[in-house]
Amino acid sequence: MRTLRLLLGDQLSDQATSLSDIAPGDMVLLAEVMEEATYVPHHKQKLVMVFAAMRRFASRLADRGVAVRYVGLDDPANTHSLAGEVLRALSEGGFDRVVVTEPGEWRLVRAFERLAVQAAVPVEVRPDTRFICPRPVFEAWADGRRELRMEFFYREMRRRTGLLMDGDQPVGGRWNFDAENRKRLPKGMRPPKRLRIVPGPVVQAVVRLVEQRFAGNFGDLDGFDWATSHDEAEALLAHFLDDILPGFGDWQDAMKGGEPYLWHARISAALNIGLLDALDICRRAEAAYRAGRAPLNAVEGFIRQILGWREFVRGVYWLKGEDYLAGNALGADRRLPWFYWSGETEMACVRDAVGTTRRHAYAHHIQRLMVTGNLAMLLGVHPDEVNLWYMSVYADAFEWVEAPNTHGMAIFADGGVVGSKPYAASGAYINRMSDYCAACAYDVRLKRGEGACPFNVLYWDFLIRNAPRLDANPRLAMPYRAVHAMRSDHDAIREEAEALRAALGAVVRQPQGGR
Ligand code: DLZ
Ligand code: SF4
Repeated sequence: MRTLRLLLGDQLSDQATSLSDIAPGDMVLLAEVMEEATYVPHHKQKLVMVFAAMRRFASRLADRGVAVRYVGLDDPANTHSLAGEVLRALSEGGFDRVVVTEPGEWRLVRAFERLAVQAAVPVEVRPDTRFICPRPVFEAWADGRRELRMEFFYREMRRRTGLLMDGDQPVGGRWNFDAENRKRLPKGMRPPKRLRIVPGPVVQAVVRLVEQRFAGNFGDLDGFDWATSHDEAEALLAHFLDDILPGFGDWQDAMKGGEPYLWHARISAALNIGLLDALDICRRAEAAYRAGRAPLNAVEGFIRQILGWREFVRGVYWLKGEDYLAGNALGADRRLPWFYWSGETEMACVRDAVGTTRRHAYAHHIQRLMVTGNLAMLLGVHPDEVNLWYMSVYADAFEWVEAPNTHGMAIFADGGVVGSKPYAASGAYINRMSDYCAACAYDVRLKRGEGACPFNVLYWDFLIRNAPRLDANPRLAMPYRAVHAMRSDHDAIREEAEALRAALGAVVRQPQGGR
């Protein structure tokens, strides 16, 4: 039995199930293909990271004596699809079956189903065991529940893994220490210095390739310092656990102009492409707490992101099926303003979030949720445009994780599958959690009129406009009391918001197909 083992660009792990029973005579296929490089217009750094990590992982396998078939983007025979490359390898003969680990999005699930029909040998798709919660376990947990709530799932996962547990009780007597994790940065407080990963020859070669072939894509390449090997990812993780984790909890939701990383781990991209292991990360964070090197609010908050949130969104993505992204619960119908790409806006918070995104293919969760996501939702931007942007611009974006986070959590287009309420906020929230407003052309204290922070009037307009859908939500009872108390202002607010939407370029979208 000679097996062709297809390994995707986000499956670069020795634990990949497609490699588990590798035998002499087998071959591992990795292929750089235009179909994957263009299904969304990826940030240049994301392209470099994926291609460089694929090349380095292929070398690592080859060094260990594994036969590798590596198809480069510039290979003249390249068919430019993953299925095409499998068929081409099969046509060159000698394989009895194809094995692949399940991909991270429905588009490729369907492509591999078609491949199985076309191929002359069996195509076996195996579960992706790099996640802590197997899909059947999530499905069983979700079965019969009226609502899927991360917090309850997370507790199950704590019990299942024993992470941060004292017997059957949560360490510290509480499951969740989030109430302690919403601090503003004290004035003058400097975030820790970050480890910089110096690009080696493989990265440099791929940078040249991407500059040449994807010159028009979004993003700078100058500051590229993503991990593209297991050793680099390990260095990033160790640096985080040793030097940064202790402050992660307190300032998890804080934002500061010109500071993209603050106390965030910046390991999501390496984790999502297979260079790190989720359970190992959680266990090592727990060990830091048990050894007294990091406080519980930091460690619990960090573990919850991986063991709770990350596993939960992945479960939701597969559970809800491929129609999940077709939902548009709030009837959003606007274009994404151009400044999401150019960064040219007077809104200091948005300018910083987009600038960081362009320079680093990264922004942290509060920038994504409460600045760019919140604004897109308040403006009523169509979910297809918002999803396309998030999928494109972040190095860690793969559909299983992007879709529930953006479509569900950030813009509530799923009507409440992921979150129990829309995360809509006025400028007051951004002002409380950042130093942006002091340096902004707009005045966050002005609710309306010339020079007022756009988030303010858009926030009230959002609530008024969506009252038929959201008024009955108990978690929005407080803001809706205020909405009802200002009934005489509703028309003026709606008019002003509409003018603002037009001025910002959030114009009504012409109907078009999906992505
Ligand atoms: C993101 C990406 C890119 C840019 N290029 C490739 C590629 O050329 N070959 C490949 O195997 N994988 C690539 N990937 C990752 C895939 O798009 C990813 O596996 C799917 O989106 C499923 O998560
Ligand atoms: Fe953002 Fe409004 Fe603050 Fe300006 S005033 S930084 S637009 S929240």
